[in-house]
Amino acid sequence: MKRSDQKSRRHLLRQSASVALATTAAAAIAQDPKTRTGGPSIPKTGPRTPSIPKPGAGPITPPVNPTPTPKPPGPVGDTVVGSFRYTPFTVPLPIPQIATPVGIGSAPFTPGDCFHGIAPEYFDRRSSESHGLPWFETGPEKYYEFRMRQALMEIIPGVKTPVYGYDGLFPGPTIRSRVGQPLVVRFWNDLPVETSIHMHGAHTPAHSDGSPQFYVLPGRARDYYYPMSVPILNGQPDFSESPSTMWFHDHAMDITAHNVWQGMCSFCMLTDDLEDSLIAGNVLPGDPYDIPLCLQDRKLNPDGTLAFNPLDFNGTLGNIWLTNGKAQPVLKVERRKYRFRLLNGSNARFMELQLSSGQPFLRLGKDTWLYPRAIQQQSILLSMAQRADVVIDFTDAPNEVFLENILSQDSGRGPNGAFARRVHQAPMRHLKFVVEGPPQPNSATVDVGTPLRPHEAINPAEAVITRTFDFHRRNGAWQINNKFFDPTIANATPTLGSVEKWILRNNSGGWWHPIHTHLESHQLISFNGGPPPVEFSWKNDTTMLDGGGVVELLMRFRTFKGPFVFHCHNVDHEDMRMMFHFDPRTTPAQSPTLIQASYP
Ligand SMILES: [Cu+2]
Repeated sequence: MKRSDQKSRRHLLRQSASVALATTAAAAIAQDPKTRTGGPSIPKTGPRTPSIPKPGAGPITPPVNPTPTPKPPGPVGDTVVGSFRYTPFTVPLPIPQIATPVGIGSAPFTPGDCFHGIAPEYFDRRSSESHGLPWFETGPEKYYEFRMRQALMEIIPGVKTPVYGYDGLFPGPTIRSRVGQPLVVRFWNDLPVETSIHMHGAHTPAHSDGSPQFYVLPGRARDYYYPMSVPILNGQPDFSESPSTMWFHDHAMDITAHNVWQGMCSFCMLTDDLEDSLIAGNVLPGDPYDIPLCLQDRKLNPDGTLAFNPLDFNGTLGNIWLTNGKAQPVLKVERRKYRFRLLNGSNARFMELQLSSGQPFLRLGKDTWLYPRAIQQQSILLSMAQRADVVIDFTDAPNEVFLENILSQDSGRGPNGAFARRVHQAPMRHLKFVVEGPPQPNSATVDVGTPLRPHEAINPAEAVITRTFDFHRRNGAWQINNKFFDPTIANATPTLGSVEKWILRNNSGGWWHPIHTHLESHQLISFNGGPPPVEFSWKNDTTMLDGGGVVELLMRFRTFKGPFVFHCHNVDHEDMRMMFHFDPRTTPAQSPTLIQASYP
């Protein structure tokens, strides 16, 4: 496929998405009496030929907010972003609601009885590399149903912004469940664009993994089957792989950046016996002192809609600092330890987080998994999609503490400076903690060095093959090994049960690329020529490559046949084709070749 073809296709899809958004958002807004304000003409839209009925689409009506007059900087305490002025740290932090199953043990629908069906693995729950061996599973099965739809929300107080959301929420509802308990989630697409849902960090059959071309078409549904299992190692469930902090987000081909920017993200948090015992023993803070924080940047148009340029392939940056969908909210906390699941949910903004009080974070884990033991970090560097599981101890904290990003970044290129010489700037404050009351006597006991989850290290000698992937730029778009993503091609065909060594090299002249591997965790054996920093030393699902960066990693491929993808998680780079398939198979195969399975 020529680059010009890709560009026009992406342009078309994104233009179609933007048009549909404007149309259906306007329709949604017209139904909301509070927002029938009248105002200027609708955003400019190009011609569009819908091929599929678009539920929710309606007549074009006036936009959300009257175009405000730009205001000069206000008095102390006021923040001006673009055309809007607001007072930060006045709105309470929203904590995403816990999703309620529509059935436990018996389903209110027949799994697979929908347009896009369900994974074949739902009916044959045996590990592909050792057929006959069932994967670890407990009961009872849980069923959820989400509708992906548009809604209005206030990112900035008083400004109505149309968003895309799981059940119309941004962030969407949090799934809380247990390792080994199978989930079936029926995702309905009530949006005017294609979607695909990726459970980031999960060990999941290909049909349910959010492969970019395995869509949920508008008006249709797909049943996602999440075994929420752990792989088998030496005949036993490998609980070192038990997931703690996952998130799900959109992954539709060519328009992931747009769909994620519009709000499609949710947390999914699991526990197993080990983590439950840490919480029950008051080693780790449990509910309600365990709070997910989705940190993002966003930018608004003067009419209050989310500003997204479909022709910017470098990476979309914002100028508003969000936590859980709100600009600069506030959270009241007690004088005790809290656990926070920090997620960098941005499209293209890297973050280095610190606390204004100067106190360190106690870090429990990276990405999906807990560390073998808790470590201390003064600041935490997070690429897009990376997570940090942390404890903050407010016992002796000042009355006000800010969670802030100090990393200087001016464009989608990435942070200013290289990994080892990062440039810092004045703090961008995401969240204010107001610390109240006397010290609590029953605070959790976790401290530096507290044992958490044992890590089963992969022995580098087990690697049966070494593959090298070069990430680079060509003609303003993004490639791996001189190839654009091709949805039909398996670029690598690991044999199930084997270990591979991958070398990831960044030859893109100063651009940073966080590389996300689906299906399996990866273990770094080197980072930019040396041993990996301690916080990257165990399990990762996303690893950042700075300009000129090189990492060597190990992966063990288990349980599920492909295809799966790995890609840059600057989602604009991913859309502009910095993505490859790996396609684990039961028997050795040469690559590249055609992918072995595709699904409607
Ligand atoms: Cu990239």
